[in-house]
Amino acid sequence: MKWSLIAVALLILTSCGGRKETPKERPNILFIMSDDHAYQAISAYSNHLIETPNIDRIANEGILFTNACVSNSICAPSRATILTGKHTHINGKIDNIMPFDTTQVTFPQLFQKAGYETAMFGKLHFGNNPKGVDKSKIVPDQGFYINPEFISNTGDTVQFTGYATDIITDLTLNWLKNERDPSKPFMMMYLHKAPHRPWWPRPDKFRKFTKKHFPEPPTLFDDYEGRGTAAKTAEMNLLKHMKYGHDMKIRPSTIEEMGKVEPDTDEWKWGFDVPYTNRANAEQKAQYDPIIDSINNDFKVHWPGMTDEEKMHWKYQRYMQDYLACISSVDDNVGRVLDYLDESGLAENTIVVYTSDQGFYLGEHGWFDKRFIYNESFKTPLFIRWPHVIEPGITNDEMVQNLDFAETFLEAAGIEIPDDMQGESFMPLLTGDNERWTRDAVYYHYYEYPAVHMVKRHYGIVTREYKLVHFYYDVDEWELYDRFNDPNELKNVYHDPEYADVVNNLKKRLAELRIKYKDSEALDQHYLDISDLK
Ligand code: SGN
Ligand code: CA
Repeated sequence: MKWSLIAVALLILTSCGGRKETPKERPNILFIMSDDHAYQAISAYSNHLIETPNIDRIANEGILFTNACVSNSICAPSRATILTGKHTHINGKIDNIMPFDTTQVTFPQLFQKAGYETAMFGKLHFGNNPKGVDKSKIVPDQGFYINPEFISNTGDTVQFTGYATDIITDLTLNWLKNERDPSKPFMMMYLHKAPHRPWWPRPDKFRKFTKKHFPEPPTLFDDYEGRGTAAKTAEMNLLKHMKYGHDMKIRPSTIEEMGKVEPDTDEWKWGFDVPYTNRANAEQKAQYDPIIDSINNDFKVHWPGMTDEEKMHWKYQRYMQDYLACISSVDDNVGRVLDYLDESGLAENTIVVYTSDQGFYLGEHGWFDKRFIYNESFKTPLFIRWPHVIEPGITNDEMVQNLDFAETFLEAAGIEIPDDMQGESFMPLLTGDNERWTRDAVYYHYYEYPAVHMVKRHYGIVTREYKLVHFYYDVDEWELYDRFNDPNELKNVYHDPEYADVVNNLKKRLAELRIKYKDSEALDQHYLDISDLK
């Protein structure tokens, strides 16, 4: 049992006086998670792309983590890790395809048992009736931005008219205001679909953001020299792998008119219709169409004469316009919820968490998507606000992981932590008792290959200073990055004699972590054997 940790934390909370007194009642937890929200697109980290004043409030009134990260940078595995507090090789949800074993203990079940009321609205990505959740409305699979369907815990499917980010927030607010039992503390998961591909913004944001121009990352034209095969063979390059219809809002009729512009799969035929033409109603189309017309006219006129370099610039702008417009809606809606917490007085005793299921590439290394252990996808945004416990405006550089959420929340609520959870409660970092935090390295393992985006299987160890990675399956390659001296991760120094000692030391520590977390070559092979991806 990890009761001792809880006891120590409560003791510290009570003994410190001042701000850090024990909360009178058990705290509510509002866990806000968006899907694929890059930390580069939150102004609390940097405002070079967008201002996110509402999300920033959580950081300004709480703690901001600079090295928060995931243990497997892809959607469903990250969510399974958050719910179970276990690495994906233990909870079994190693990729988006493998089924989730619903007999497992998840942290909402423990909250429910402990007398909390629990709810979940938005995107989960596996199963539509999560255990331990009193009330849920979840989009099937990825869900849609426009007029999305939701499956509720009673099994019925309802389609709402409107924009997903607004609707998920309406459901959340309605539950907070009208549906929950005010005599119980709550644990609520408010899970945005946005800003996941295919980046359909709400019409007003779409109009506003298509007029904007965004600065490019210095590595947009990365040629992947100095790294191994995996970076070179991944299929997530803006120029080569973004789709006309699906990603850039080019109508099939435009492509037909122009003649099939260049080798592309047949995706241009459906990529536009599925999320938009077949979903939006006439009134919505009247708002979207003039904006889409203007994008298509620009494409028709300029695209055929463009060099590859110009196409890359054009695609980057289109990508950022839509992606950031989706985030702007998330930020507005987070503001609505924070305002309600303030107005209702709930803010006082509610832990508010903002994070994403993983990070995302916004043109760094020429990429979109995630999956890699490299920074933009490995790291994820994380802010936590907890009045009277967390000192407002603090920053923390420790390597906390999505693996740690379950234990942290359980400890915060004074609920017993199961022995077999593999994370570590980072309560000490929230209460300013940083010496109690001793973990200085995290373990990472990505599996979904061969599959969409073709990011090779790999595992590794990451400390604040270094990252050692082993790519396997159809290659056997190692990479080492010096995180302080090479923050953009452009130079694999694994073979550099100057780093020989670092390599030896980290290889030993990686082997120890594999043992500690019960991962092994035999398990790698097992997952290959049972995988549909071979
Ligand atoms: C879809 C996307 C991919 C994305 C995966 C996984 N393609 O397949 O770009 O990597 O989801 O995303 S799309 O054409 O359907 O948009 S995840 O967040 O669910 O893991
Ligand atoms: Ca995701």
